[in-house]
Amino acid sequence: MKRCVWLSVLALIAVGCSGGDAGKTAEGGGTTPTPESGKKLVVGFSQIGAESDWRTANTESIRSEAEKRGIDLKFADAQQKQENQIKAIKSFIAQGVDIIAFAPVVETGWEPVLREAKEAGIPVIVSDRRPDVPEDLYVTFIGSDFVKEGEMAGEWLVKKMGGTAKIAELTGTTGSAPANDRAKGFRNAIAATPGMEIVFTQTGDFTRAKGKEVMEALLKSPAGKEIKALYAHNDDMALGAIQAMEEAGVKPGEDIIIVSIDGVKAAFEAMVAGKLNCTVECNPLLGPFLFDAIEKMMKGEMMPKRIVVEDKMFDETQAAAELPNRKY
Ligand code: GZL
Repeated sequence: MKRCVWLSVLALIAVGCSGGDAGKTAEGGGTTPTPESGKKLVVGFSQIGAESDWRTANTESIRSEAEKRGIDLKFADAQQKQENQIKAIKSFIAQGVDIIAFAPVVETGWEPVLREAKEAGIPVIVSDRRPDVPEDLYVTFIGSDFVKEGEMAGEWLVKKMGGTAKIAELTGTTGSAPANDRAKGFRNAIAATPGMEIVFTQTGDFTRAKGKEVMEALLKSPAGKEIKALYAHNDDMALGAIQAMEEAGVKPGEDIIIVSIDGVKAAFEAMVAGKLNCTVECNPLLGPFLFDAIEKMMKGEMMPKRIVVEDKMFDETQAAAELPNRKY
């Protein structure tokens, strides 16, 4: 049943509009089989884990929006392991869910399981991070522009440091789209300013604990003595590094200027306390975006291949005024 739905939808989508990324229709992503009337839509969601405040807020948004819309959500937490995500997606296929959504922990290794979903006639929506697969294997990818986030962080730091700084970088999960793209964007932004030099880069896997551990080791090394700025790919690693600095007698936000990404509440509190200098928001509240896209699919509306979630940047001069407005 699902397979023939998929094929018939292909024909429908094939005549769809085309355009830039935003207007691109789904090639074969298609719409979902409309469940028999009265049956709840069943969505399988494979979540990366609970590694950061951002992820916690993201999970809450997905769960609460599904509840609000009367969706039967099958939710699987992969503890940041790709093999657990693949197992979960296979399980969703075996259960015959109507739609699969997932946040790929890393970019590669997804094609076989997404082909199985396509063969089973189950549309897939990508949430948060990009997988490196042919676009016909998913309907749409909803998430922020991580390259732009890295560029915003780099441009701010160039100005803050007057064009000269030896920089430490705490990178996100190795092989993940946000780590790859935030590294790329930051390097784009500092490329024209030779005085801005990344002298240390290591992954903190997006967690506070690892961010603290890496910074502790760095501060004990010769390189640690020359660091004047820290670029962390997320606030949690920055907050861990801040703890390490304080324990080492280094003043975060003063001796070492810190810029990170996510815009979680704890980052604003750290900026108000003078320990963090800037955070680039990465909106985790993707629940409404995800279920709006699903509703559009249900109605057979054309889907753009890419839905970009807009982000803003906040520094220490804006933190106190913005803190009361933060939703996550
Ligand atoms: C970004 C998201 C990243 C966050 C981290 O969209 O994938 O993963 O920046 C989270 O906090 O762990």
